Amino acid sequence: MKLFNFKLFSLLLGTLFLIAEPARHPHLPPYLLGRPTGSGFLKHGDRFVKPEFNTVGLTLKTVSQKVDNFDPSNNAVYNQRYWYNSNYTKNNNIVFLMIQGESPATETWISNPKYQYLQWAAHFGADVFQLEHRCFGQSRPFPDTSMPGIKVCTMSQALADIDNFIKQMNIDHNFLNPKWITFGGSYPGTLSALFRQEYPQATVGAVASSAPLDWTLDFYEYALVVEDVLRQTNQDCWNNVNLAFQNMQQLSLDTAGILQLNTYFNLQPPFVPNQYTQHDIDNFFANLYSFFQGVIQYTYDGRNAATIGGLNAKTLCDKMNDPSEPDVIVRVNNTVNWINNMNGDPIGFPNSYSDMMKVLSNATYDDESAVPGDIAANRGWMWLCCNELGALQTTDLGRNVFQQTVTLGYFIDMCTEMFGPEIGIQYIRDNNINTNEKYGGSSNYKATNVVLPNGSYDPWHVLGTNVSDPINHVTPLLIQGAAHCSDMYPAYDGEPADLAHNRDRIFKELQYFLGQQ
Ligand SMILES: *[C@@H]1O[C@H](CO)[C@@H](O)[C@H](O)[C@H]1NC(C)=O
Ligand SMILES: *[C@@H]1O[C@H](CO)[C@@H](O)[C@H](O)[C@H]1NC(C)=O
Ligand SMILES: *[C@@H]1O[C@H](CO)[C@@H](O)[C@H](O)[C@H]1NC(C)=O
Ligand SMILES: *[C@@H]1O[C@H](CO)[C@@H](O)[C@H](O)[C@H]1NC(C)=O
Ligand SMILES: CC(=O)N[C@H]1CO[C@H](CO)[C@@H](O)[C@@H]1O
Repeated sequence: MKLFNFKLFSLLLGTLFLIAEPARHPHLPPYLLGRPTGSGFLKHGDRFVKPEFNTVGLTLKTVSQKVDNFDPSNNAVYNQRYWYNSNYTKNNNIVFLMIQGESPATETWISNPKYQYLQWAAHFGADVFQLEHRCFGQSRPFPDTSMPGIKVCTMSQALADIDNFIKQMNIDHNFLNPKWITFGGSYPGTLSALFRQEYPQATVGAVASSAPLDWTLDFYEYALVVEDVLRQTNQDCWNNVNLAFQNMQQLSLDTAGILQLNTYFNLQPPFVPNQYTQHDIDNFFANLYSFFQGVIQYTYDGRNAATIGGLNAKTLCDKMNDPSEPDVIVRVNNTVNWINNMNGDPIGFPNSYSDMMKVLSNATYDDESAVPGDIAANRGWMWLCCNELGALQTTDLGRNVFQQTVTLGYFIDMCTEMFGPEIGIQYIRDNNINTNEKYGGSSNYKATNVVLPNGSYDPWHVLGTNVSDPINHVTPLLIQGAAHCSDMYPAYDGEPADLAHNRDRIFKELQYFLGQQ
């Protein structure tokens, strides 16, 4: 297969699309709990692949699903959206399913032939489906995401939806002894892995990319990986980030310092003396941390024009080590500007906790935005985290490069403010424990025929499993120097060297799952 020349393509189109499509809401940080606020973990890529779309062979339909899969007395149903791509089929009953997660589904992942799993679909002659996750995009069990309706937006319900979906497609498409394989990355990677564990009869195998299985409540380990990557990139870089955060934390302690922060950054809005709250200060640091998180989470991925064009740990470190700028805090401001620019985001630094909470507390699905449900997806993701996943990305790890700036209490307060007094620390903690007990976490993961690729630079990898079970073909792969879901994107010149051979291992497992080896 001819390799797509991404360098050239991004040169030609990258800048154009970066400018044309602002990604984040002006009141939201670039990332919320690791999720890009403008697009989710996986949707990124739209911006530069759109001109390539070919919708021949593509259909968008809905399937009827129970609003509550576990309440036999409740017969309410909703329409769940799915896409079908018949482009590659050889009518051999091999069926691939891309599981979508915490974002509206779009044509991107079902029709960009450069994505790995679609290249494999072409190889195996598979029928391909993509299923939108309940409570995201236009798959809506209730007309909005208010309480208590949002309580049906859970992982268990989503897994049951997938099972029903597969049964329904087997009937609609007359598949005979079908060989389904599920794919998913990040949270949908978790779904792909758990679906193999909970519903083994429905599929013959799964690929679960960067799939967290230990859904930790206080996910401070994320920061550990980020600081390791900074250190490995360049020790000076670690020193400079450390110094900048130390200085900024110091400034945040009194009004004079806060006024100085106003002069360093293009804060929107600036802090107002005697009016800013502790939440505003926490929010400032959480947002700042999220700028760094986002770069490391996708560093060196072939995800989009920005990551291929240099939005990575190395350039970040060049900014933080800039010898022409003596003040490390100004370097942070320059880093923020560079990230906004690379992402095509609005310039400046969102700095109002209450503005952000207004967006996140709004339970109305946004139908007017370019991708309906895109803004609401931020609330949906926060619900998944507040309700059962946790993954609250604090800097509660003692001495660390980001200092003691992002606390668990900040996120817990957000959860309570968004979803009501019931959703407090005890509820969140207990539900999180129940989730891990229910599904076993990473050490008790029990399934057959699953590949679990995971990148050593991906802060999420620490929640993945390393339990390999060769007899049952449970195969964790740790890809050196790669980040989040890097195995799913198209290969590009200069990508981390360990990727190619790991993609090959995934391919060999697929052959095995399909009885072709
Ligand atoms: C169908 O396959 C062709 C050839 O690989 C590709 O160019 C096209 O984009 C594909 N379309 C869809 C909808 O997958
Ligand atoms: C910080 O960045 C903004 C652009 O967002 C710029 O206007 C401002 O001058 C910068 N501040 C400093 C101190 O360099
Ligand atoms: C809530 O979101 C909807 C859909 O985006 C919007 O029309 C409405 O104005 C928002 N409400 C408030 C109070 O911001
Ligand atoms: C898996 O991870 C655990 C905890 O980090 C470690 O103790 C164990 O040695 C690892 N096992 C393998 C096979 O790498
Ligand atoms: C599935 C997988 O490859 N897991 C790896 C993710 O990261 C952990 C921690 O570094 C490794 O031990 C696993 O092997």
